[in-house]
This record gives sequence, structure tokens and C-alpha cells, in this order.
Amino acid sequence: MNKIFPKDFWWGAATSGPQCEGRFNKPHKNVFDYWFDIEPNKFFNEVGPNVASNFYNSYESDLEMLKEIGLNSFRTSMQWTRLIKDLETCEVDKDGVRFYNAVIDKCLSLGITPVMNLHHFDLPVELYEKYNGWESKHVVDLFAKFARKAFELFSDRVKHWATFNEPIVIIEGQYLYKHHYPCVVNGKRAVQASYNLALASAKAIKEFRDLGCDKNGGKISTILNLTPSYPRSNSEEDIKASNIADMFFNRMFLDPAVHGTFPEKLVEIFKKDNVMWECNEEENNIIKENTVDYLGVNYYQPSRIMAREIEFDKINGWMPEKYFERYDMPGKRINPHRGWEIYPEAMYDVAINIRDNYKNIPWYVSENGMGVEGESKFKNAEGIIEDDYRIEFITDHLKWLHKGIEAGTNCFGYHLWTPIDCWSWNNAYKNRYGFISLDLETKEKTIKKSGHWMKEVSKNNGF
Ligand code: IFM
Repeated sequence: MNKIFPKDFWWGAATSGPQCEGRFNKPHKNVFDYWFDIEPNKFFNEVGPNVASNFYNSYESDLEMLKEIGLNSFRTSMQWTRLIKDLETCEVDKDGVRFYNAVIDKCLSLGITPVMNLHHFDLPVELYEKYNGWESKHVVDLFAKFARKAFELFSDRVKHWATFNEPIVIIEGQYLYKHHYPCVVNGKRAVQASYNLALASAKAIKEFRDLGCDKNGGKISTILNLTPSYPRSNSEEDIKASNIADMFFNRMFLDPAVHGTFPEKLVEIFKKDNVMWECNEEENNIIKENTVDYLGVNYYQPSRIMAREIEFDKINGWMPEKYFERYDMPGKRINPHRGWEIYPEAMYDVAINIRDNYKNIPWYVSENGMGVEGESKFKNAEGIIEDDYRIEFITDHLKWLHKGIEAGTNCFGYHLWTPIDCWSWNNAYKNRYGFISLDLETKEKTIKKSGHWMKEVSKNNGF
């Protein structure tokens, strides 16, 4: 055993309400529920979020399985569309309150720390239709109200909160690259929604502190998918292109979350290109004064960038790609099941970046993982999936994380995406990520080899 992690390290896993619960008894539809209802063919094998992994009905036995594989912490999200009956007045839905209370109490009874996130791409579709969703400051205020309600109801027991999961993915999916409903392509609207998401996070944090949740042992974070940008070469042009990609895809949310400000050079670009967001001083002050207590960092793959070689195609108007191109690095290690690059060394680079440029703020790996298509072919005679590739993937990432911890970064946990195979946006159940498999036909859940392995890692606090 040579990689021992800090005392009380979180060994856990993450999911989200819309991806595990199923739509049972929800008073509203989120954008994905709606999209599935109108265009089921957009989803792999036409499997939608209606049942998902049935967590709404099986949360007790599911959480017991998490305990069985040694997890001491678990992140999920509260669905706005389940908890709130009246989106304007914030009147709650009684069954939503009952359900989240039951999940929280079950976690606590098992000694599992619940981490509750408030938004995981699941905007109530009415708020898009009525107000244009995250482009609207009114929606920002409704979100802050919903957050306050959640803190009032549950912060006596939930001590770890997150405002958003991967806000940049909302921008990419909804406003740039068409993988979230309503598939808009509009850079200016993307830029406005980005500011509003940062503001919504800060306003929720303000509610948390106004209510005194921080005086009660509570901590609040935001969860960002950091894709470190690596330039193709050391040329000035490639480095400049890589820095711009880093500002747009990482720092646009990381800087306000931790420092309360946006990267100046990015703001200059938005102004020069006439896509600058609308904001006022009062809003900027809210962002300035309401930064996070700690960060959740989702890391899957790096971003390889080069200076533009082909002239930028203006057909879609302004896009961040005006300033860079993606670089397909020859010889990269790849997950053949998903097509994503595997580069565990980036865990260390993320750790050092946070240590040196982000006040050495406490953080944890809030998602990391390996999606595999057709995983059932790895089942052994006892019906257990032998996912040695996942064990190797996690081990490699933990080694680099450990090196970062030895170098002084303040990391306190590791969560795999995901505990039990869950539904995923357009890919539905194509790529499986869990420690525990789900048979879509029988609904049976079975611990994979990686789940048994994690039990040992957690028991030994390392490997
Ligand atoms: O399923 C998603 C999750 O919702 C956000 N992070 C990446 C996961 C795997 O693609």
C-alpha cells in the first residue's frame, strides 16, 4: 500500500436527480423530459428519463448498496421540477419534500454524507418557454428562491451543497453545439446566459449565508468540469489560442466562483466582438461578495488546442472557435468505448492550478469516470461485470491526484461518476459508468468488480 489519502477523505460517487430518479410524481417537466416527449428519436434506442434507474422507488436498497461498496459520501441533485409546485411563488410539492427528506435521512442513517446539488441541466421547460430560461434575470431570481427553499427545508441535515453542475455544458449544449433542448446556436445569447448562471450561483450562495446555514456547519460549492487546455506547441499562436479556450470553457465560471470576477481578457474579447453581456454594478457586487466555500471539479478529458489554420466560418455568427481550433493529438491514449482521450496527468495539473491560482481553496473530484458501451459482454459466469479497465482508469487518476495532494493541493475527496449505471442525456443507457450495473430489462442491480475493489480502497483509505 503506498498511496494513502488524507484523513476523512470522501470515497464516493455522484449522480443527478434527472438521471437516476425517473419522472414519477413530478409536477413539472424539465427541458429533457419535454424534449423526450416531443422527439424520442433523439435519444439512444429511444430510451428517455421516464423510469431512469428507478431511484425514486428504490432509493433505500440503492443507498444500501452504496454502503456495501464502502462509499462514505454521495452526491445527487434536487430537481426543481420535483420540489417546487408553483415556480413563481415557490410553493412546494408535498411529495417532493417527502422524497428528498427520505433520501437524506436514509443516507444519514447509513453514515453516508449527502451532497446536494441544485441544478443539473434540468431547467423547468416552462421557464424556457416563458422567459428564455437562463437568458432571463427573472429566472435567476426564481432559481435563488428555489435554492432558499431547499436550504430552509433540508440544511438542518444537509451540510454540503452545490449550486450548479457544469454550467458551461448548459452553454455548450443549449446555445452553441445543439446537444441540449432547444438546440439554439447563438454566441451572444450564450454569453448572456453564462453571466446569468454565474449570477444565479452567487445569488443562491447569498441566500445560503443570509439564512445562516454557514453558521450551522454548512458549506456551499459549485461544480465545474475543468478541461485543462494544452496547446499543440509552444508557439505564441498556439499558446494564445489555448489561453482563450481556457478562459471561455474553464475560467468564465471558475474565476467568478472563487475570485468573484471574470477574466479581464475574456471580457475585452466579448466587448470588442459586440457580444458582451448586460449587467449592472449591483449584480457584479453580488458575484464579487458571494464566492464558494469549496469547489467540486469534474474531470474526464483534457482539451487540446491549436491556433486557427482554417478561416473561421461566420455562418453561425460569433462562436468561441473564432479564436482557436481543436487539435487531434496523434498517439493520444483513448477510451475506445467512448472516443474520449484518457490523460490522468491532468489531475495533477488541475490540482496545482487550484493550489497556485485559486487560493488553494478546498476541492474534491466531484466526477471522474469511464463510459463503456456494451459492458454486459464483460460479465463472468456469476453475472458480475469484470471492469478491470475501470479499475485501471480510476487507479491512474488517483495516482496523479495523490501526487497533487503531496504537493500541497487541498483535495478532500474523490467521487466516481456514477454509483449505479444511470441515464445520460442523448446517450441514454449507451455508455455505462457505474460501480453497480443496471439491467434495463429486469431492473436488477449488481455490484461490478470495480465496486468490490472500491470497498477495499475506501476501507484502507488508499491502495
Ligand atoms: O452524465 C454526465 C453528467 O450529467 C455530467 N458529467 C458528465 C457525465 C457523463 O457524460
